[in-house]
Amino acid sequence: MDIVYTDDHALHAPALELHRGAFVPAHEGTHRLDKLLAGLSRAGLTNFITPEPCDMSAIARVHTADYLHFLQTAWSRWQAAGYSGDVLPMSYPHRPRRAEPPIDIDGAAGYFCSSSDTVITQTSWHGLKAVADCAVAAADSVSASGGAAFTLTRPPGHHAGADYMSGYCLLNYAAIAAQRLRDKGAGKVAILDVDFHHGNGTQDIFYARDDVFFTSIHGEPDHHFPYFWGHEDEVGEGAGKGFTANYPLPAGTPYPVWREALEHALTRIQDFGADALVVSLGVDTYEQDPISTFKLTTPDYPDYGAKIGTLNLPTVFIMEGGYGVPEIGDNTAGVLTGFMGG
Ligand code: OKP
Ligand code: ZN
Repeated sequence: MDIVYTDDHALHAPALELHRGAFVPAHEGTHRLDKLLAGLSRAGLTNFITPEPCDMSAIARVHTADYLHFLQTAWSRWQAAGYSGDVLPMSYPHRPRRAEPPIDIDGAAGYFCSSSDTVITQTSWHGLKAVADCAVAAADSVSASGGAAFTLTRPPGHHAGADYMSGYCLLNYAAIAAQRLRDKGAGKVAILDVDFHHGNGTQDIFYARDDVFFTSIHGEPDHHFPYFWGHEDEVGEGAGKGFTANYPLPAGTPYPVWREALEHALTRIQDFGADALVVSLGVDTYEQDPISTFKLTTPDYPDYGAKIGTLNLPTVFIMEGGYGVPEIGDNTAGVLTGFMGG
Protein backbone atom coordinates (compact mmCIF):
# COMPACT_ATOMS: atom_id res chain seq x y z
CA MET A 1 0.00 0.00 0.00
CA ASP A 2 1.30 3.46 -0.92
CA ILE A 3 1.81 5.69 2.12
CA VAL A 4 1.61 9.28 0.89
CA TYR A 5 3.59 11.62 3.10
CA THR A 6 5.19 15.06 3.21
CA ASP A 7 7.02 16.89 6.01
CA ASP A 8 5.22 20.06 4.98
CA HIS A 9 2.18 19.21 7.13
CA ALA A 10 4.23 20.90 9.88
CA LEU A 11 3.64 24.29 8.24
CA HIS A 12 0.14 24.15 9.76
CA ALA A 13 0.76 23.82 13.48
CA PRO A 14 -1.43 25.84 15.84
CA ALA A 15 0.19 25.98 19.29
CA LEU A 16 -2.87 26.41 21.47
CA GLU A 17 -6.47 25.32 21.39
CA LEU A 18 -9.48 26.88 23.09
CA HIS A 19 -10.86 23.76 24.76
CA ARG A 20 -13.69 23.60 27.31
CA GLY A 21 -13.12 27.20 28.38
CA ALA A 22 -9.33 27.24 28.54
CA PHE A 23 -6.35 27.56 26.21
CA VAL A 24 -4.50 24.22 26.25
CA PRO A 25 -1.71 22.81 24.05
CA ALA A 26 -3.40 21.87 20.78
CA HIS A 27 -4.57 18.25 20.68
CA GLU A 28 -4.09 18.38 16.93
CA GLY A 29 -0.34 18.95 16.56
CA THR A 30 2.71 17.72 14.64
CA HIS A 31 3.48 15.22 17.43
CA ARG A 32 0.56 13.14 16.14
CA LEU A 33 2.46 12.31 12.97
CA ASP A 34 5.53 11.13 14.89
CA LYS A 35 3.32 8.60 16.69
CA LEU A 36 1.60 7.52 13.49
CA LEU A 37 4.91 7.15 11.69
CA ALA A 38 6.26 4.97 14.51
CA GLY A 39 3.20 2.70 14.39
CA LEU A 40 3.35 2.34 10.62
CA SER A 41 7.07 1.57 10.73
CA ARG A 42 6.52 -1.12 13.37
CA ALA A 43 3.97 -2.70 11.02
CA GLY A 44 6.30 -2.49 8.01
CA LEU A 45 4.08 0.04 6.23
CA THR A 46 6.96 2.02 4.74
CA ASN A 47 6.22 2.28 1.03
CA PHE A 48 6.38 6.08 1.19
CA ILE A 49 5.38 8.22 -1.78
CA THR A 50 6.12 11.98 -1.91
CA PRO A 51 3.35 13.81 -3.79
CA GLU A 52 3.77 16.20 -6.69
CA PRO A 53 2.06 19.57 -6.12
CA CYS A 54 -1.54 19.21 -7.30
CA ASP A 55 -3.36 21.75 -9.44
CA MET A 56 -5.57 24.13 -7.45
CA SER A 57 -8.48 22.99 -9.60
CA ALA A 58 -8.49 19.64 -7.76
CA ILE A 59 -9.19 21.54 -4.52
CA ALA A 60 -11.60 23.98 -6.16
CA ARG A 61 -13.78 21.00 -7.16
CA VAL A 62 -15.00 20.85 -3.53
CA HIS A 63 -14.20 24.25 -1.98
CA THR A 64 -15.53 27.65 -3.09
CA ALA A 65 -13.19 30.23 -4.63
CA ASP A 66 -14.07 32.76 -1.88
CA TYR A 67 -13.16 30.31 0.87
CA LEU A 68 -9.84 29.33 -0.74
CA HIS A 69 -8.98 33.01 -1.14
CA PHE A 70 -9.87 33.58 2.52
CA LEU A 71 -7.59 30.73 3.69
CA GLN A 72 -4.66 32.11 1.73
CA THR A 73 -5.04 35.71 2.89
CA ALA A 74 -6.57 35.47 6.39
CA TRP A 75 -3.35 35.56 8.40
CA SER A 76 -1.93 38.66 6.66
CA ARG A 77 -5.29 40.40 6.92
CA TRP A 78 -5.38 39.57 10.64
CA GLN A 79 -1.90 41.08 11.13
CA ALA A 80 -2.73 44.10 8.96
CA ALA A 81 -5.78 44.77 11.13
CA GLY A 82 -3.45 44.96 14.15
CA TYR A 83 -4.85 41.82 15.79
CA SER A 84 -2.47 39.55 17.69
CA GLY A 85 -1.65 35.86 17.46
CA ASP A 86 -3.15 33.58 14.84
CA VAL A 87 -6.56 33.83 13.20
CA LEU A 88 -9.16 32.59 15.66
CA PRO A 89 -12.74 33.65 14.96
CA MET A 90 -15.14 34.59 17.74
CA SER A 91 -18.29 35.87 16.05
CA TYR A 92 -20.45 33.59 13.96
CA PRO A 93 -23.38 34.41 11.71
CA HIS A 94 -26.45 32.84 13.16
CA ARG A 95 -28.79 31.53 10.49
CA PRO A 96 -30.26 33.11 8.47
CA ARG A 97 -27.14 34.97 7.49
CA ARG A 98 -26.28 37.46 4.78
CA ALA A 99 -24.82 35.90 1.69
CA GLU A 100 -21.57 37.88 1.80
CA PRO A 101 -18.70 37.97 4.29
CA PRO A 102 -18.10 41.29 6.11
CA ILE A 103 -14.98 43.38 5.38
CA ASP A 104 -13.29 43.11 8.79
CA ILE A 105 -11.12 39.98 9.03
CA ASP A 106 -12.53 39.12 12.48
CA GLY A 107 -16.02 38.96 10.97
CA ALA A 108 -14.84 37.32 7.76
CA ALA A 109 -13.11 34.59 9.78
CA GLY A 110 -16.37 33.81 11.58
CA TYR A 111 -18.24 33.75 8.28
CA PHE A 112 -15.94 30.96 7.02
CA CYS A 113 -15.89 28.95 10.25
CA SER A 114 -18.19 27.04 12.58
CA SER A 115 -16.11 26.37 15.73
CA SER A 116 -13.37 28.19 17.69
CA ASP A 117 -11.01 25.21 17.82
CA THR A 118 -9.67 25.95 14.34
CA VAL A 119 -6.79 28.37 13.84
CA ILE A 120 -4.93 29.80 10.83
CA THR A 121 -1.21 30.54 11.28
CA GLN A 122 1.24 32.42 9.06
CA THR A 123 2.21 29.30 7.12
CA SER A 124 -1.00 27.25 7.44
CA TRP A 125 -2.00 27.52 3.81
CA HIS A 126 1.23 25.91 2.59
CA GLY A 127 0.81 23.00 5.02
CA LEU A 128 -2.85 22.54 4.10
CA LYS A 129 -2.04 22.62 0.38
CA ALA A 130 0.74 20.05 0.84
CA VAL A 131 -1.75 17.70 2.51
CA ALA A 132 -4.18 18.25 -0.39
CA ASP A 133 -1.29 17.19 -2.66
CA CYS A 134 -1.16 13.94 -0.67
CA ALA A 135 -4.92 13.33 -1.01
CA VAL A 136 -4.81 13.91 -4.77
CA ALA A 137 -1.70 11.72 -5.16
CA ALA A 138 -3.39 8.93 -3.17
CA ALA A 139 -6.51 9.12 -5.36
CA ASP A 140 -4.40 9.12 -8.51
CA SER A 141 -2.37 6.14 -7.32
CA VAL A 142 -5.54 4.17 -6.55
CA SER A 143 -7.18 5.20 -9.84
CA ALA A 144 -4.18 3.85 -11.72
CA SER A 145 -3.57 0.68 -9.68
CA GLY A 146 -7.03 -0.33 -8.47
CA GLY A 147 -5.32 -0.95 -5.11
CA ALA A 148 -5.11 1.06 -1.92
CA ALA A 149 -3.26 4.09 -0.58
CA PHE A 150 -3.08 5.90 2.76
CA THR A 151 -2.38 9.58 3.42
CA LEU A 152 -0.12 9.81 6.47
CA THR A 153 -1.22 13.35 7.14
CA ARG A 154 -2.64 15.90 9.52
CA PRO A 155 -4.66 17.99 10.26
CA PRO A 156 -7.89 16.07 9.66
CA GLY A 157 -10.35 17.34 7.08
CA HIS A 158 -13.82 15.85 7.48
CA HIS A 159 -15.36 18.79 9.41
CA ALA A 160 -14.44 21.31 6.69
CA GLY A 161 -17.28 22.16 4.30
CA ALA A 162 -17.20 23.77 0.88
CA ASP A 163 -16.84 27.21 2.52
CA TYR A 164 -16.05 26.69 6.16
CA MET A 165 -13.37 25.42 8.52
CA SER A 166 -14.35 23.56 11.67
CA GLY A 167 -13.04 21.06 14.24
CA TYR A 168 -9.30 21.40 13.42
CA CYS A 169 -10.18 20.93 9.71
CA LEU A 170 -9.62 23.55 6.97
CA LEU A 171 -9.58 21.58 3.71
CA ASN A 172 -11.68 18.45 3.29
CA TYR A 173 -9.20 15.85 2.07
CA ALA A 174 -11.67 12.95 1.93
CA ALA A 175 -13.94 15.05 -0.28
CA ILE A 176 -11.01 16.12 -2.47
CA ALA A 177 -9.96 12.46 -2.88
CA ALA A 178 -13.53 11.28 -3.58
CA GLN A 179 -14.07 13.97 -6.21
CA ARG A 180 -10.68 13.16 -7.75
CA LEU A 181 -11.64 9.47 -8.01
CA ARG A 182 -14.86 10.55 -9.78
CA ASP A 183 -12.92 12.81 -12.12
CA LYS A 184 -10.51 9.96 -12.93
CA GLY A 185 -13.37 7.72 -14.00
CA ALA A 186 -15.00 6.06 -10.98
CA GLY A 187 -18.74 6.37 -11.63
CA LYS A 188 -19.78 5.96 -8.01
CA VAL A 189 -17.69 6.65 -4.94
CA ALA A 190 -18.56 5.72 -1.35
CA ILE A 191 -17.12 7.53 1.68
CA LEU A 192 -16.98 5.58 4.94
CA ASP A 193 -16.23 7.83 7.92
CA VAL A 194 -15.07 5.82 10.95
CA ASP A 195 -13.63 8.77 12.91
CA PHE A 196 -15.27 9.19 16.31
CA HIS A 197 -16.76 12.52 15.20
CA HIS A 198 -19.42 12.96 12.55
CA GLY A 199 -17.97 14.05 9.19
CA ASN A 200 -20.31 17.01 8.81
CA GLY A 201 -18.22 18.78 6.18
CA THR A 202 -18.06 15.74 3.93
CA GLN A 203 -21.77 15.12 4.41
CA ASP A 204 -22.56 18.75 3.47
CA ILE A 205 -20.38 18.70 0.36
CA PHE A 206 -22.14 15.65 -1.11
CA TYR A 207 -25.57 16.03 0.53
CA ALA A 208 -27.51 16.65 -2.69
CA ARG A 209 -25.55 14.21 -4.89
CA ASP A 210 -26.33 10.63 -5.85
CA ASP A 211 -22.88 9.78 -7.26
CA VAL A 212 -21.13 9.95 -3.87
CA PHE A 213 -22.58 7.96 -0.98
CA PHE A 214 -21.58 9.15 2.50
CA THR A 215 -21.88 7.07 5.66
CA SER A 216 -20.56 7.83 9.16
CA ILE A 217 -20.40 6.05 12.53
CA HIS A 218 -19.92 8.55 15.36
CA GLY A 219 -20.70 9.85 18.83
CA GLU A 220 -24.34 10.93 18.90
CA PRO A 221 -24.66 14.67 18.32
CA ASP A 222 -26.65 15.64 21.43
CA HIS A 223 -23.48 15.05 23.44
CA HIS A 224 -20.63 15.17 20.93
CA PHE A 225 -18.96 17.57 18.51
CA PRO A 226 -19.94 18.66 15.83
CA TYR A 227 -23.30 18.78 17.68
CA PHE A 228 -25.45 20.16 14.85
CA TRP A 229 -25.07 17.29 12.38
CA GLY A 230 -25.07 13.50 12.39
CA HIS A 231 -28.55 12.41 13.40
CA GLU A 232 -29.99 9.29 11.84
CA ASP A 233 -32.69 11.27 10.02
CA GLU A 234 -30.09 13.12 7.92
CA VAL A 235 -30.30 11.06 4.74
CA GLY A 236 -29.49 13.53 1.94
CA GLU A 237 -31.67 15.92 -0.04
CA GLY A 238 -32.93 16.34 -3.59
CA ALA A 239 -31.15 13.94 -5.94
CA GLY A 240 -28.99 12.96 -2.95
CA LYS A 241 -31.89 11.72 -0.85
CA GLY A 242 -31.01 8.21 0.33
CA PHE A 243 -27.28 8.70 -0.37
CA THR A 244 -26.29 9.69 3.19
CA ALA A 245 -26.47 7.23 6.10
CA ASN A 246 -25.66 8.12 9.72
CA TYR A 247 -25.00 5.79 12.64
CA PRO A 248 -24.91 7.89 15.84
CA LEU A 249 -23.90 5.82 18.89
CA PRO A 250 -23.91 6.71 22.61
CA ALA A 251 -20.90 7.50 24.82
CA GLY A 252 -19.24 4.32 26.04
CA THR A 253 -20.08 2.29 22.94
CA PRO A 254 -17.96 -0.91 22.93
CA TYR A 255 -16.62 -2.63 19.82
CA PRO A 256 -19.36 -5.26 19.30
CA VAL A 257 -21.99 -2.53 19.00
CA TRP A 258 -19.74 -0.35 16.81
CA ARG A 259 -19.01 -3.34 14.57
CA GLU A 260 -22.72 -3.95 14.03
CA ALA A 261 -23.08 -0.37 12.78
CA LEU A 262 -20.07 -0.92 10.51
CA GLU A 263 -21.69 -4.02 9.03
CA HIS A 264 -24.82 -2.00 8.23
CA ALA A 265 -22.72 0.72 6.65
CA LEU A 266 -20.77 -1.80 4.55
CA THR A 267 -24.01 -3.36 3.32
CA ARG A 268 -25.24 0.09 2.29
CA ILE A 269 -21.99 0.67 0.37
CA GLN A 270 -22.42 -2.66 -1.43
CA ASP A 271 -26.06 -1.91 -2.29
CA PHE A 272 -24.97 1.50 -3.62
CA GLY A 273 -22.64 -0.27 -6.05
CA ALA A 274 -19.54 1.81 -5.37
CA ASP A 275 -16.65 1.66 -7.84
CA ALA A 276 -14.20 3.10 -5.33
CA LEU A 277 -14.04 3.82 -1.61
CA VAL A 278 -12.64 6.63 0.53
CA VAL A 279 -12.22 5.87 4.22
CA SER A 280 -12.07 8.82 6.63
CA LEU A 281 -9.83 6.98 9.05
CA GLY A 282 -9.90 8.45 12.54
CA VAL A 283 -8.70 6.31 15.43
CA ASP A 284 -10.18 8.55 18.14
CA THR A 285 -12.65 5.68 18.72
CA TYR A 286 -9.88 4.22 20.92
CA GLU A 287 -10.76 3.74 24.62
CA GLN A 288 -7.94 6.04 25.75
CA ASP A 289 -8.57 8.89 23.33
CA PRO A 290 -8.53 12.15 25.36
CA ILE A 291 -11.44 13.88 23.57
CA SER A 292 -13.75 10.96 22.66
CA THR A 293 -15.95 8.40 24.43
CA PHE A 294 -16.02 5.08 22.53
CA LYS A 295 -14.31 1.97 23.91
CA LEU A 296 -12.47 0.30 21.04
CA THR A 297 -9.27 -1.57 21.92
CA THR A 298 -6.13 -2.16 19.84
CA PRO A 299 -7.11 -5.64 18.49
CA ASP A 300 -10.39 -4.19 17.18
CA TYR A 301 -8.64 -2.12 14.51
CA PRO A 302 -7.25 -4.97 12.35
CA ASP A 303 -10.59 -6.74 12.82
CA TYR A 304 -12.56 -3.90 11.26
CA GLY A 305 -9.85 -3.22 8.68
CA ALA A 306 -10.38 -6.77 7.42
CA LYS A 307 -14.14 -6.16 7.21
CA ILE A 308 -13.57 -3.06 5.08
CA GLY A 309 -11.26 -5.19 2.93
CA THR A 310 -14.11 -7.57 2.12
CA LEU A 311 -15.65 -4.81 -0.03
CA ASN A 312 -12.79 -5.45 -2.42
CA LEU A 313 -12.76 -1.88 -3.73
CA PRO A 314 -9.99 0.48 -4.81
CA THR A 315 -9.57 2.39 -1.54
CA VAL A 316 -8.08 5.68 -0.41
CA PHE A 317 -7.58 5.96 3.35
CA ILE A 318 -7.43 9.58 4.55
CA MET A 319 -6.04 10.11 8.05
CA GLU A 320 -8.50 12.00 10.24
CA GLY A 321 -8.50 12.10 14.09
CA GLY A 322 -6.82 10.18 16.91
CA TYR A 323 -5.14 12.07 19.73
CA GLY A 324 -2.87 11.98 22.74
CA VAL A 325 -1.67 8.44 23.24
CA PRO A 326 1.10 6.59 21.35
CA GLU A 327 -1.36 3.80 20.44
CA ILE A 328 -2.77 5.92 17.61
CA GLY A 329 0.14 4.58 15.53
CA ASP A 330 -0.51 0.88 16.12
CA ASN A 331 -4.27 1.34 15.81
CA THR A 332 -3.97 3.09 12.45
CA ALA A 333 -1.48 0.51 11.18
CA GLY A 334 -3.85 -2.19 12.46
CA VAL A 335 -6.67 -1.00 10.21
CA LEU A 336 -4.37 -0.94 7.18
CA THR A 337 -2.79 -4.36 7.78
CA GLY A 338 -6.21 -5.87 8.55
CA PHE A 339 -7.49 -4.38 5.31
CA MET A 340 -4.61 -5.96 3.40
CA GLY A 341 -5.42 -9.36 4.88
CA GLY A 342 -3.20 -9.50 7.97
C1 OKP B 1 -11.59 16.49 14.83
B1 OKP B 1 -11.66 15.09 14.26
C2 OKP B 1 -15.42 21.96 21.65
C3 OKP B 1 -14.71 20.72 21.27
C4 OKP B 1 -14.36 20.76 19.85
C5 OKP B 1 -13.21 19.58 18.21
C6 OKP B 1 -12.92 18.17 17.93
C7 OKP B 1 -12.51 18.02 16.52
C8 OKP B 1 -12.17 16.60 16.18
N1 OKP B 1 -15.05 22.34 22.97
N2 OKP B 1 -13.41 19.80 19.59
O1 OKP B 1 -12.95 14.66 13.97
O2 OKP B 1 -10.98 14.10 15.02
ZN1 ZN C 1 -12.51 12.85 15.33
